Amino acid sequence: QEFRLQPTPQKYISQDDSISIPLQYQLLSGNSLSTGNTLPLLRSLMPGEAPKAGFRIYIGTQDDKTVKNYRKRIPQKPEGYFLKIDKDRIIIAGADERGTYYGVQTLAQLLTLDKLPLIEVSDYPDVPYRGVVEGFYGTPWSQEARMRQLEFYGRNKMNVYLYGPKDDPYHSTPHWRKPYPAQEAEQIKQLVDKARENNVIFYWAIHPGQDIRWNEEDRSLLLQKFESMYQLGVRGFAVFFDDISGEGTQASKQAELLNYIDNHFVQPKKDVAPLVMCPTEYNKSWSNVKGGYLTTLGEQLNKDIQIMWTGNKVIATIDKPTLEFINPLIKRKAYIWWNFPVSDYVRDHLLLGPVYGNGLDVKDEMSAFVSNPMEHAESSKISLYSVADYTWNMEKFDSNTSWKHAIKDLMPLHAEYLETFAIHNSDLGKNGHGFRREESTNIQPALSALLKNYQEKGEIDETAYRQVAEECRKIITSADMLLASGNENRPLINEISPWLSQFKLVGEYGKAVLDMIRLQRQEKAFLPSHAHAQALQTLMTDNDARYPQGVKSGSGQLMPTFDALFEASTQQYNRQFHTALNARAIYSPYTLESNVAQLAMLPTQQKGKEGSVAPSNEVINWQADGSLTLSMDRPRVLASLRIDLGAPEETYAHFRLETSLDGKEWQHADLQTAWKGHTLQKVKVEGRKVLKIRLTNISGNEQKVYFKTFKLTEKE
Ligand code: LTM
Repeated sequence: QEFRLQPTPQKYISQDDSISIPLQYQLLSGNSLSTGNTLPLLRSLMPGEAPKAGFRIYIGTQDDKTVKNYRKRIPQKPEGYFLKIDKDRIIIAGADERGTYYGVQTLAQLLTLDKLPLIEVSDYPDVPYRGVVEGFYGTPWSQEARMRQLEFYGRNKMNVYLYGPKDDPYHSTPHWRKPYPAQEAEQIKQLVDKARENNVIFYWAIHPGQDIRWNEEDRSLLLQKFESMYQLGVRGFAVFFDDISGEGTQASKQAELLNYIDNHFVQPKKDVAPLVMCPTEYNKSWSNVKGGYLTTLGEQLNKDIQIMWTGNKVIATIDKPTLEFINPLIKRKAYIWWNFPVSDYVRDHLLLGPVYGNGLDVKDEMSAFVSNPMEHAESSKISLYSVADYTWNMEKFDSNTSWKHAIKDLMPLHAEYLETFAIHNSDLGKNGHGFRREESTNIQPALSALLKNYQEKGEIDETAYRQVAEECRKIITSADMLLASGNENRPLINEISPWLSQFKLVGEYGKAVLDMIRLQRQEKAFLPSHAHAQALQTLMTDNDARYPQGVKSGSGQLMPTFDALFEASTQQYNRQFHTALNARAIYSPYTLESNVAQLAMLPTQQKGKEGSVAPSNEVINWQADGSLTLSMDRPRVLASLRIDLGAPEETYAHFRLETSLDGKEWQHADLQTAWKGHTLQKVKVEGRKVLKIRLTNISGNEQKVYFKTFKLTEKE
């Protein structure tokens, strides 16, 4: 792979000549850089500073004398810079301090080459704020992971990180009002320092909406919390009102609070970045324009307050029509909260594929673009690298090139293997949001040719067969090479190792299935490969069950094709040799039906004796008479049933739970609070034989609930 600057610069001119990296140089730096991290970074990259050296480095921002001869060459854009490497000098001239810092970051990339190319770079970002919102549900990132992230943002010229993990109790309910305990406070301070070192604005977000009271007491508690964060060094603040119901959702109250914070906290401080808010109606599919929520925010919020937006849906790509819808309503450019590669609603999958689908013509329509990542910090960098690239220079963004370079950046010595792993671990599988990604694009035509020929004609497409066999070999090798890759990128391998083991099994399963279709006409010879494929199915199911979040790999193309080949070849064999081998590759005994839009697409899962419907993170608008029915393949005897709508006990009175043995006659089942003050309900069903379980909203009104748990266990 060729060398390339990341993110792709706006203008790059090379003279096809180069110089040796100067061992000594004279540094002429502007006063504007006397503080900050630009010069320390430069000195760490080039340690040979010597006052009388012939080679000179001129560095400064546009008002500094050191770069006055180059002032006209500096792009007049925030965070822009001009970098020139000549035979006897280097010039780094920034439009502002961060621009100069980015000039040094570009030089850092060039210094990884054997010789320095003679070049001129005129560069600036397309989108003002670019970065990450740690805004997912589930295990928040560790301190070490965050420290590594902040360095990564600096290197990739991303300038914001918003801290808002839903499961930090001091960010959200129940403890948003309280200051952090000393140890956590110290960790936040460390992060703030690290962010500053890397020229990243550290935003701290609060999520108070689930239990906020619109009174002076809560307002002042919130301001006190912000003040305590300011004392830790935080200079960026955000208030998130997503995924809440009730009192907290009122637009005029939210606007009043935000304006108060802006007028009495952000503005007077003078050194705080613009306030950011995430609305309750944060995507088009949930917004009710006539209800006036968004227009109220647009009209009432101070003009400098940024409003977040996830797009046409919770999970969506962003294009021109997306922004043409929202910007006029909120009377400002949307601050994009991009829900990718977040995987908190498909925790058994890794989303390692290319970043694609966002418009390349929207740079002027947004104030920011921040990505909500996976709970796996290191793995998220594949996407984050491309988000940095996309937001810096949209028109030149090439999804596939960027993806390949991201992989190389993470594991230069094992890039080939990581690419094989990533290409087959990209899709999300069936999910409540209906968001899917391409997967296995390199081998997809061969997979479908092989399957089609075999299913329709009972023939083997030899070219496709060879390609798939070779891919299975690559899968097995890649899994081994990555698992044994030592210290090249330990944090990454630790995160993905359950999936690597699963991936290897997928490759082995593919090989066994290829043997099956090759041997399908040979009595007996077929049997060992059928048995081996079955054993591998068991190992994959066991591995999936071993981890609480589950582990799926190659679920987009590889597994469906291998399963279909397993089934077709076994059926053929059974017909031919009058045997009764198990021809079923996968089977789920549970199916879900619902006329509640947000529930209809939720997948069901089976783990041993446990059956469940996947949870959903957002508020569910459960319409009057709306119901959810879980059906079994045959009547089954229940041991337990647990349901959690994340709602107080009274709410359950609005729902009716029933079971049925034939789908016609229904029996009532009692919901009972599992333990006092908890929202989980246990249902007395032990020993009951059921074919269907149905939960219906009988209140006559829409109910706003969460869908946290719907889990049954069967009797042995
Ligand atoms: O997207 C937003 C604004 N809020 C939440 C996120 O916290 C969550 O990570 C994503 C993906 O599940 N969905 C949300 O609704």
